[in-house]
Parts: sequence; C-alpha cells; structure tokens
Amino acid sequence: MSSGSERPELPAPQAPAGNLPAQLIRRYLRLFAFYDRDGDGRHTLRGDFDPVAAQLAKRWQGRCTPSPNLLQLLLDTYRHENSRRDSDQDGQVSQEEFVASHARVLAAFQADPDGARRFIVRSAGGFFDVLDLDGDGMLCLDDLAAFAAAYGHPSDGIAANLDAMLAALGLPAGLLPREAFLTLVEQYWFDPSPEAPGSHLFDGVGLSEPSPNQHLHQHQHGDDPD
Ligand SMILES: [Ca+2]
Ligand SMILES: [Ca+2]
Repeated sequence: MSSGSERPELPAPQAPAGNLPAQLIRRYLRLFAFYDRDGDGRHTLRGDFDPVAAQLAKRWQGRCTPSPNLLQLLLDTYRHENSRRDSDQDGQVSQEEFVASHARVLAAFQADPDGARRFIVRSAGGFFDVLDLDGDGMLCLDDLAAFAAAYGHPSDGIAANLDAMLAALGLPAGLLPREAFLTLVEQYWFDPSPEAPGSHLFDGVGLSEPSPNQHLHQHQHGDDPD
C-alpha cells in the first residue's frame, strides 16, 4: 500500500469533501457516527450533545470539577461547536456540513501546523481534563468507557484497542497519558496514513464502517458513471 499522503482518486472538486484524502473522509464519518448519539443521522443539541454534557458532568458529582460550572461549560462548548459546523444554520449538522468543517480545519492545519497544535492543546486538552476524573494526567479505562457510554456506545472493545494504540506509541498498557492523547487526536484528524496509531482512536466502540449518505457517497466513489 502507498504510505504517507494518500490522495483520493476523485474528480468532483465542487464538493467540500472533494479534495480530502478518502482515509480522512472515512474517519470524519466515523466520528460523525460516534457523535450521533440518537442515531438519527444528524447532530443536534437536544438529541446528541445536551444529554452527553449532562452525563459527563454527572460523573463529577461530589468531586472538585476542573471548571466552576462544568455542565454549563460543556453545554456552551457543544453549542458553539455545533453552530460553527452548521453552515446553513438550521440547527442541525449533516454529514456534509461535518466533513466540510473538518476540511476547513485540515486546511488550517496544513497552513499553520503549530497554530493548529496549540488549538488542539486547548480544545482536546480541555476535553481531556473533563474526562480525567482523578486529575492525574492519565485517562484510565473507566474514563474512556464513560465517554463512549455518554454517546450510547458499548465499551467492551476499548481496552484492547487502547492497548494496541499505546503499544504502537511505545507506551505501557492501560493508561493514556495526556501527551499521547493529543498525538492520537492530531493523527486521527490530520494524518491520512492508515498506519498512524491515532487512526484507530474511535475503534473498539461497536461502530460499523461509516455509511456516507448519497451525496458524500458519490464523492467517495467518484468513478461512478453518474
Ligand atoms: Ca443525532
Ligand atoms: Ca486520570
């Protein structure tokens, strides 16, 4: 197989997803499916992110939270993110809008990798803190299972998948350190190589191979006659 920067063999540059590597489109669709908690094929606050925010905040009951009003911070963050992706501002994010927003983030990363890394440290790093219940700078299986469960996904496969990614990074099994988490997130979003350990970040939670809807499907298989 080719290594490094795989290119999609698609014409059709009119689509937002048209010049994204096919490998990354698949990953963004997998992420879309992961976030689609109620499985209705779109991202909404009511059906997906508000209940997730409530469940993640609830884990912290009786503990000292990483921010004064954690639930409100999560609700605001999800609202901001979903609105940013919602190009036509109809209150829901479609597969196309989701992939297109990641295409813009990828373009920003390619133009300014260091700036994009600082963004990852802020956004993904902030999220890491929300999951790291004991605040020791490592995510344990419980933290990752709680994240998957908040989105309604099974967690049986998480341990094996985590240990495989840790081994690929040369790290001991069982605990995901913050730096490794940020590396995996960066790889998942931006490194199209199927050999990148981060390409497996959302494996092990029972998601089937993403099924693009008609519009994206045409662009993933651009050699279709029509
Ligand atoms: Ca949904
Ligand atoms: Ca921890």
